[in-house]
Amino acid sequence: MQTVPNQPIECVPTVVVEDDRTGLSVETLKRAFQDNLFYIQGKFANIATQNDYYMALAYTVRDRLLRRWLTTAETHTHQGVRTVAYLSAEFLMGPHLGNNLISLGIYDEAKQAITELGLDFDALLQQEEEPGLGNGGLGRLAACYLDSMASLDIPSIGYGIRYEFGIFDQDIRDGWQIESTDKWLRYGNPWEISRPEWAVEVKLGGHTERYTDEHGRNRTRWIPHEVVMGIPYDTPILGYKTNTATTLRLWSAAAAESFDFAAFNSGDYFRAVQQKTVSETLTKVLYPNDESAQGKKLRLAQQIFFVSCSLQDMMLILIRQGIPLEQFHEKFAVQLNDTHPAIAVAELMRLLMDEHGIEWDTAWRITQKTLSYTNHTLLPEALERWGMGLFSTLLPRHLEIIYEINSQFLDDIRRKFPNDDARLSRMSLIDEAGERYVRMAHLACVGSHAINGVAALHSELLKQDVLRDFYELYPEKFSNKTNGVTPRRFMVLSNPRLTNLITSKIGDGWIKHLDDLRKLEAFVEDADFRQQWRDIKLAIKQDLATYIKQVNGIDVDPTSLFDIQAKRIHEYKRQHLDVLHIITLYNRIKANPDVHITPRTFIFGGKAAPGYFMAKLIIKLINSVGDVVNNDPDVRDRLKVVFLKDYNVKFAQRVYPAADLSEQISLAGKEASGTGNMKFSMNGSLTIGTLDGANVEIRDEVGAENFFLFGLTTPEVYELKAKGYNPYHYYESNLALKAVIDRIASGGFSNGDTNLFNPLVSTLLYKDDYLLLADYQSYIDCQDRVSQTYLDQEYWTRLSILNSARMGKFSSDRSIREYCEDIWYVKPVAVELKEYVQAGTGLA
Ligand code: NBG
Repeated sequence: MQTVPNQPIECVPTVVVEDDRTGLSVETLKRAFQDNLFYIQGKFANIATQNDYYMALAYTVRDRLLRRWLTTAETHTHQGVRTVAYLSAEFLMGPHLGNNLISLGIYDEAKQAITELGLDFDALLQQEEEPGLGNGGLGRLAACYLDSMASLDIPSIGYGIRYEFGIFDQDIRDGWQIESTDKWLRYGNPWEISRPEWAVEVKLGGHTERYTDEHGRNRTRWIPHEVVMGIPYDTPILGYKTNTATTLRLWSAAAAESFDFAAFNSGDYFRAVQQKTVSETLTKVLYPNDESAQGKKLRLAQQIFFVSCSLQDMMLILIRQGIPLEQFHEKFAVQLNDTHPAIAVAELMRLLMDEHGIEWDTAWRITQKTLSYTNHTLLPEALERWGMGLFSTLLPRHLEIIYEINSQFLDDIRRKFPNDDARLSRMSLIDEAGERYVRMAHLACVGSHAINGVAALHSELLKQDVLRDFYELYPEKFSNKTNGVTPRRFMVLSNPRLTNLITSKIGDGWIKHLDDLRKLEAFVEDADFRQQWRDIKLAIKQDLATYIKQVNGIDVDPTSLFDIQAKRIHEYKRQHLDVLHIITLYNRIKANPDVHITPRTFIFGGKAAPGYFMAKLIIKLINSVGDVVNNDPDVRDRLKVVFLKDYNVKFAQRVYPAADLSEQISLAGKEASGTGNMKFSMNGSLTIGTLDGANVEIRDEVGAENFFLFGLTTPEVYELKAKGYNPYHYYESNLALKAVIDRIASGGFSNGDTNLFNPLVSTLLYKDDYLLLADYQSYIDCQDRVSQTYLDQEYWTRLSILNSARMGKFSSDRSIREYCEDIWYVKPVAVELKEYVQAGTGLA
């Protein structure tokens, strides 16, 4: 165990010349870069690869944030500050290099240094393999929150899993999605530092025993079947232009005893390393789920693994700081990002009681005060539950604890709601309807002091529907925390041209105080400003057009309306409704080639979960429609359909700024919040959307007149379903819709093959859970208004500016402030940097 010195190290000398590892001038950056190329990469320039250059630059930047990082940790340790621990199975960080340059305020200097060395700076930024340790919005939200916590000087630490393989890489072959392994660590990761000296052990399987301890108390001991080591890997998270650099601590699994000497000596080489292989499997791969719980043993093992490592790590921090464990909840506010870390309820109880001898009642009080839970979904199939067989085999001790929590909890309900057996069985932590399951959302609700949804509508629906019983029992626990996104990554880094224009008008205060964007409203009537705004959008669209030509081989017109839907592919998000619109326009052209059409480029991006057949078929449909539409001479290039493969954070940064229209068309009541909707709008795109998730609040902020609204509302959806929804009726009674469906069904996009899209067509006609057919006409009418509006470019530009100007609310800084005030009770702590100096070190 490492000890932390009680005193800050006082040998910090005073600066005389710029040090190679900390200096920020162009000359020093060049020197440092060359130094790292030689001493870290071990290469002369003439044989260095692009990756060597990237690594040399990355180390140059990392050096420059280490002092802030270590000083932050030291400051927080010495002041014993209250700290947020953000537990998340996913962190979709995106590339670090550009973001760190922005936070350090040396983006331009680094660019100049690299350019003067004769290298292509943008190519080096592109070289970084992003850590794709998440599926989509939930993981990216966690990453935005880390950025905001650091930028607001909130003592915080993100805890997660260091998956060796992140979300799969997506290729498109013959229109179909093909997955391949994401080997992001192949060339090393310059941003992380492993800390094997702080490894912890995690138990799995086995059985429990009772015993009496030296004080005569009845205790429980867990005899595991297996013990796995968790090794922490730390990545610095530097706040924007502040001294605070917090930590993302990701756990990697390793065998406790990696080499079995007995087996080796007996000649069984395979068995000698077998244990190592089995243990390391634990953190090999991220499950590419999309809002469906799968109940896989390895997944549950991953959850207990990272939760146990993280809680033990927090305990070690307390112990090192001399804080009694009874004060755990005073030191740490632990946020459960969805139910993936919900096992923390039982694990914290177990650690406090079994490992540290604390009594049940005290342990329970500590647990509830420590934990809080964010729900991220309304889809019933996404609510995690674990089969009893699996759970008891892997976590026998946790099951006992959960039974005890449940029995006390059910007593509580009986007292408050006497004679209500139906309520008891609905709320129980154990689902006993058929095969028995542990319900993780219920465990999270019972074990936390706060429960929140991620947009106003979503939080309301949780109270009325998914978690209604819990709301009736503990109304005081519930609140809403509307999601936000970081403007540092999604404006400053992704859209430097717009950033410069905005800053030239209103200064750069908006980057930390996004509400300041409102000042842009003063320029809406300034024709020059509008022209500049338009020129920038066009230039960005031109860049994306060049990329599309390179990758997809399709020519697109940058002056056409860029209509983009980029997000995970899922039936509830209704990418196929977007396709129905494309085919509607195509049919109009086929009926009359001279019909007026506002030229549009339809762009899609997103991955489908590998096991989700319908989502993959939707990708195939998009590509098939593209093949026909893009090549039909009647279309005369007025419509183009492009599917951009391998959508990830790096790529998203390129896409958001290029959109004119952002498609947010999920069925009302299904999308918890959405965060892409915010990123598009900040970058001046208009939204076509339903009253779902955060769209509702975006529309409130930007003004109803500046938002293209269509579709059923949530109550209307409930009502329609209650009275018996019949999609076929819409098909029969709407000629345009019928023509669209018929064109797909008759093989119009599959060379006459009527089978290929049949699963999709028949789902729409006879089931249509996501009410595409019910919303079709409203969507088409709204799209026609969009096309009309786009013709008036001056007017469109006004709306675009107003969309950006009114997005202040959707900064993740605002979300984090709300969490701090209402749930975490954590305050900012300023970090002072003692100046780093060489004199006196003997180095000068
Ligand atoms: C997703 C929701 C989105 C939401 C993000 C972040 C899951 C389980 N949920 O609507 O679908 O924006 O979470 O809160 O990934």
